[in-house]
Amino acid sequence: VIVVLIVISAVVFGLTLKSAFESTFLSRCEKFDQYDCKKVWDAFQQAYVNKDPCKVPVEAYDPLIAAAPFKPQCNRMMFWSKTKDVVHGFTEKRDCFVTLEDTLLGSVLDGLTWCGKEGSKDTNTTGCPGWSDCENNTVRSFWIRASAAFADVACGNVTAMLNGSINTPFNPTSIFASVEVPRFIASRVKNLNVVMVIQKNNISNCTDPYLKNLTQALDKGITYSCKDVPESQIQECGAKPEIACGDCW
Ligand code: C8R
Repeated sequence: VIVVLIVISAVVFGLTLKSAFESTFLSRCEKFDQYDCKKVWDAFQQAYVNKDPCKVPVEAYDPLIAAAPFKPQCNRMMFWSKTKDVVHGFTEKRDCFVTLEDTLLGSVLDGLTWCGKEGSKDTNTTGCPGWSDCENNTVRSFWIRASAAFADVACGNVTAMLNGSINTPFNPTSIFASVEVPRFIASRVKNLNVVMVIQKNNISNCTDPYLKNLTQALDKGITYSCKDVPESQIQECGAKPEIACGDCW
């Protein structure tokens, strides 16, 4: 009798217990008002559950984007490539810019790995394909879809932080170059301001010939500017709220 009871309670417990992944998802989601997190979770899951994790196209996340749409925040939107830590180190301290990680979907899924499996309704967090293992993988398709939706609502003066310590600060294979820049449209976006993050041993700056590809990719009518800014200056502005956002660089 005891064994049967244990088995029954284990089954019931197993059915009602949320996975650690789902708990993380929901608790991060609940920090945002105005959203029905259970609905967002369901829309999220349908994108990849019961699917081969290498066969999740970008469009699989369309219902998720529809369930948690991005709101335009003109003149405050911040994009980045290979500068995640500097950008978020700054945005965590100062309310000057909005990145994808400041939105519901970006913050809920930042740093997480997830995938499904054919014939299963589970969400796995291990054994998932890596970023370049296959093109249509669960995680990569999400970031491409979310970045596209975020760039679609970009408006006014847009800022992008690029990395002056690498050879190709504007890399054609990056999400910034391949997904976001092509979606900035002149009727919405006035100017793209590149902040080139300069460290001691920088190898690139605003004169980098690769940036020609960026200016050429911009919709005609969007103006472009670029400023070399030492990383220490960005950090200092993060630490000093008395410096106005517009005076940081
Ligand atoms: N964006 C893309 N990728 C993101 C992301 C995000 O907001 N947030 C996280 N955590 N990631 P990179 P990139 C993860 O190569 O390709 C948006 C993804 O798992 O330095 O140019 C954002 O709006 C992915 O592996 O930059 C930003 O403007 C890496 O971080 C660009 O796209 C991508 O980091 C950045 O994409």
